[in-house]
Amino acid sequence: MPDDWQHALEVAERAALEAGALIMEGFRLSARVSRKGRFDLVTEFDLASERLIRERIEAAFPEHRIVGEEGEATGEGEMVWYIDPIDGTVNFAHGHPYFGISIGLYREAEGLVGVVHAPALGNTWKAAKGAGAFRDGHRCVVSERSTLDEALCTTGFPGNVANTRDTNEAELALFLRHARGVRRCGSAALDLALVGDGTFDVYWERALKPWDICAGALIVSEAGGTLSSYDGSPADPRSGALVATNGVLHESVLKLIREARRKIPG
Ligand code: 2AM
Ligand code: CA
Repeated sequence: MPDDWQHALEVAERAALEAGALIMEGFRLSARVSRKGRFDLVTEFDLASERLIRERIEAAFPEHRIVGEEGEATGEGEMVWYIDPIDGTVNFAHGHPYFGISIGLYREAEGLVGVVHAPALGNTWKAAKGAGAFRDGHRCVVSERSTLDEALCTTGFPGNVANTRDTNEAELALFLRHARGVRRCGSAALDLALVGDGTFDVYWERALKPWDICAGALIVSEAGGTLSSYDGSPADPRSGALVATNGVLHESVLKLIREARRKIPG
């Protein structure tokens, strides 16, 4: 691995751990919540976490671009950091421990570094291109489960679910029927990290933002998993749509998604 990526990984991990300690000061206490919409919350801790992570990255890599959920994008150039200061803000605001900090470094569609830190769970996943994926310092790999009826799947629903026909309900109905279980836990970044360590076997979701999935996507691919878009073409996590599996299940998953999407009302 080039030294740059090792250094970038260290900076990202340190920033994620620091931000994790910061947001835990507000977990299950009365964090002030502003509402952007029904599901779109932002707390003072989202803002403080993003400020801290931006400062750490800017200090180490002033020449890189930074795109975060809560602030204006800064910087120019082909190296882009995607930051989600709290992925799973609804969970955080309700005292549910399934939320994390997600930090990814990309060059165009190529993932270079990814860190997902879940402070309330006490887990940190990380990956750098060509260097494998790790959970809490130990190498992790995707699962070997080879049939859908033994697969634990995870997904999420679009933020504008009341105003779109493409709600993910058709996909959910089919996976509920064919898989061992389907979960909807509320953080895309954690969902992907948990595909990377073999907990989940399958993930699909669309209508996300790059900061939700860029870090997790690299963790899945470095853990030996397969990523694609919904139609099977090469994944570009910056598009906000992703199918991620342990690889063995990928074709069956794409087939089920195709079948489900034929039922979406036009
Ligand atoms: P967030 O908590 O950072 O907002 C849950 O399925 C996933 O959807 C989470 O990763 C959540 O990220 C994301 N999410 C929630 N509302 C969203 C919106 N309006 N647009 C895009 N992603 C959203
Ligand atoms: Ca967020």
